[in-house]
Parts: sequence; C-alpha cells; structure tokens
Amino acid sequence: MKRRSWAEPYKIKMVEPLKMLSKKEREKAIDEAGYNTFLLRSEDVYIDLLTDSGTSAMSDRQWAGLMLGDEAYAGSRNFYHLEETVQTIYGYKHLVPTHQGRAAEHMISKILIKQGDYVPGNMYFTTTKLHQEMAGAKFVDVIIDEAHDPNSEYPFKGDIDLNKLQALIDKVGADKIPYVAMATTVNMAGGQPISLNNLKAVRELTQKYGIDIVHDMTRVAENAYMIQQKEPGYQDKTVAEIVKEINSLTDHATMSAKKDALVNIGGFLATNDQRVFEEARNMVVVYEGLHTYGGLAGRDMEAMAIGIKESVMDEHQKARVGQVQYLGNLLLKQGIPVVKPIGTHGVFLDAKAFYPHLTQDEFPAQTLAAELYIDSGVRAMERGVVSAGRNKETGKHNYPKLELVRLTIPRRVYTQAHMDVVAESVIDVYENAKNARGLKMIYEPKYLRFFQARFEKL
Ligand code: PLI
Repeated sequence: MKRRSWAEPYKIKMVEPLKMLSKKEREKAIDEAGYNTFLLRSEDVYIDLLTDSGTSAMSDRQWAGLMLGDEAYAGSRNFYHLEETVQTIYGYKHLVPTHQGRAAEHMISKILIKQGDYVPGNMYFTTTKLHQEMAGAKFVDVIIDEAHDPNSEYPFKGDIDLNKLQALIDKVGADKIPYVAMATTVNMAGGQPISLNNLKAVRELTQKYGIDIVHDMTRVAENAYMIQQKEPGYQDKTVAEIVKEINSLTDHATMSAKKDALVNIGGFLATNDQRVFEEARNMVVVYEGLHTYGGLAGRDMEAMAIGIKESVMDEHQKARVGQVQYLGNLLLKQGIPVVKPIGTHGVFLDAKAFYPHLTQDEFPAQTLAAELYIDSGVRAMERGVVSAGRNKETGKHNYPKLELVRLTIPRRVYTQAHMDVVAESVIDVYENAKNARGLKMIYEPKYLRFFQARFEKL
C-alpha cells in the first residue's frame, strides 16, 4: 500500500490575521502583565496556547446553527435539541444547561456534599476542587502514582488506584464519601486518559458501597479516542460508542462544553438521578437562569448540540489529537523534557527539568511561560505551584510534584506550520534555560490565584 500523510478533515473558509510584536514590545507587555500570561492582552499574543477552553473554531454548521437561535425566555427549541443530543450521544437522562463547566460543578457539589465529607478523585482540577471545598468537603487524590511521574510512559495515567480508594473508604467510611470525582481526561496530569477497564472496576467498587460517580466529561471524546487507539478490545469501536460506554458507568456529569464540544461558551449538568435533577433545576434558576437556558442564549445551545455531534466523529478526533501528538513528537525528538506519553489537549513542559536551578518557591513554571512569551509571542499556561494554591489548614503553598507549562492546542485553529514555530521557540528557550531567573509573587488573590496573581523578576 502507498503511504499517505494524513490531513485535517476540513478546509479553511475564514481567517483571522495575527500580529507579532517585537521582542522589546513583548518584554514590556509581560512585565506590565505581572509575568502572568493570563494578564496579557490577546492582541499582544502571536500563537495563543493558553487554553483549549472556548478557543476552538466552530464549523460552518455551527455558525449556521447560530441563526436558528430561538431566543425565547422559556422552552427554546434549541434547548430541546440540546437535551435530545445529550440523551442520544452521551446517554444521560436529564440535562440542566449552564453557562460553563464550573457552574455545573457548583451545583453538583452543593447538592451531593455535606460538611465534613471526602471527595476522592483522579487528581484535582482547580475549579472542581474549589467547589468541593466550598461545599464542605476535603478532596483526596486517588489517581495512580504514575500520573505524578512525568516520565512514566503508562498509557492510562488517568486511572484510579483502587487500593487508594478502598483505603479511604476503610478510613472514613462510605457514608462520608458522596461520590468519586472521575475526569476524562485528566487535565492536570497532562491530558492523560482513564481506561475503561479501570473505570469498570471503579464502578464495581463504588456500587458495592453505594457511592456515586460524578463524571467530569469535559474531554470525554478525546479520552474515548485514546481508548480506541490504546486499550485492548476497543480498536473496532467508534469514538461515539466508547463515549457512551464511559458515560454509562457513571451517575452524573459536569461538562465544560468549551472544550470537546467545540463551542466558545456553554456547559451543563447531566444526571440519571431524578432527585438530583430536581434539585439542580431548582438551583439553576437562582444562579444561572431558567432551566431551559441556564445562562446561555438559544443560539449557544444550538451550536453546542451540533458541536457535540461533531466531537464524537472519529476523523475529527484523529486530527485533533493527531495535531497535539505532532507537536509533542517534535519536542520529544529534540530531547525537550515533556510529560510522557503526550496527552490529548496539549503538550506539557516539565519546568522542573528545564530549570533545575530554581526551587518551587521561585515559580519555575510561571517563569517558563513568561520566557516562552518573550521568545516568540507564544502564550502558554502555568500548571504548577501557582495553580495548586495554598493548603487551607496550614496556609502554605501546595507543592505539586508536577511543575508544568501547558501548551494547549485549540481545536481546528492552528496549522502544522504554527506547531513548527512553537517547537522551535520551546527548543530555543530550553537551550537558554540556565540563564533564567525565577519570580517573586507580589499580588495574590484569595481564590484561583493563578488567574490574577502578579509577579516580578528576582
Ligand atoms: O472553564 P469552565 O468553567 O467551563 O470548566 C471548568 C473545567 C472543569 N474541568 C476540567 C477538566 C477543565 O479543564 C475545566 C476548565 N479548564 C480550563 C479553563 C482549562 O484551561 O483547562
């Protein structure tokens, strides 16, 4: 058979010009932004790999869907389209739309958690954990040890360690564990998938004790694609079939549709439990809007319904994850320290390995993200000690084992040539790593500090 390269399953209809500042201008911009890439103006960024959240390119079908927006206050037809899509594609019974994922996290945390509870999960996510804590729970990380090791090549680093979960149940009692928080894929571990084999075992264990599973399904289709590629027995299943199987093993789901589902805004809470559904429908009117729009316009729900269907297409995931793997492999070939194996939504640079001369108190990942911006105008995100925040009891920094910089790839936005430029810049920054000085935090907000904290050069 002749070899053929693969290419994206779409062509480009509209372009958005990019601007590149001079190095001097970038140095000024990052200084004014307090060395925090969240505080840069997007206009000052050349290739924006801050996040894959809300940054994807919608399809012509989705844009056409916007014109079908039914902006009625109650009972918009787009809500019913979205509800039917969530039921048929994802398999959950009940839907409560929200403006984005964290609003769904807020509701499910308040509904299921009692003061003094414990919530085990496959590594924390920033907003998810904060909502669990604000509802009165303590988060307990029960992900497998491999997930904390950037060099472990284990293919399913999102898996839950059943012994850790069992030990927590034995220690605090099942009645203090309202649910297991299970994410597909695990963002903070490097976009690492969970296996179906593991999820089935988690389902069996939780069922034995009457513990629910809340599924953070933000990147479920990407996770399903990895299962199709790597888990024995799933090579002949479609991404859509695997997505349904994952969801069928869980009770409730929170969704940030800004990722997998290819929209710029939107999310939802889905559940198979009538009681949780009724409580969420009560809550949503307080915080988001009526239960048939949940803080969204009708057109947003239409774009989401269409995006969900596009997200589970095999050829879409092949190109989406394929682009991330392409960038990762360019860096691996040059010996750049990155989290292995390459995940699904981004390439994660190991800042501790870039800067062995910096301690975590000097914020190596924050430093690396700033250096990368100065070098080429590429914007990345810190996922290390700044993101991990402070310990609620001691007030000290949480020191995560992983001190990472995430190069997050928006879906359907950048080309292979953009990925080449990113790789070249990362390689240059790595070659100059020993000259980097760390940072000092000079402003620290109380919640989710990574968004707005400010730093100065040491
Ligand atoms: O940003 P939201 O509120 O729509 O969703 C919160 C959220 C929940 N779970 C996971 C796994 C996420 O990745 C997530 C948001 N992630 C962001 C913003 C990111 O840059 O990764």
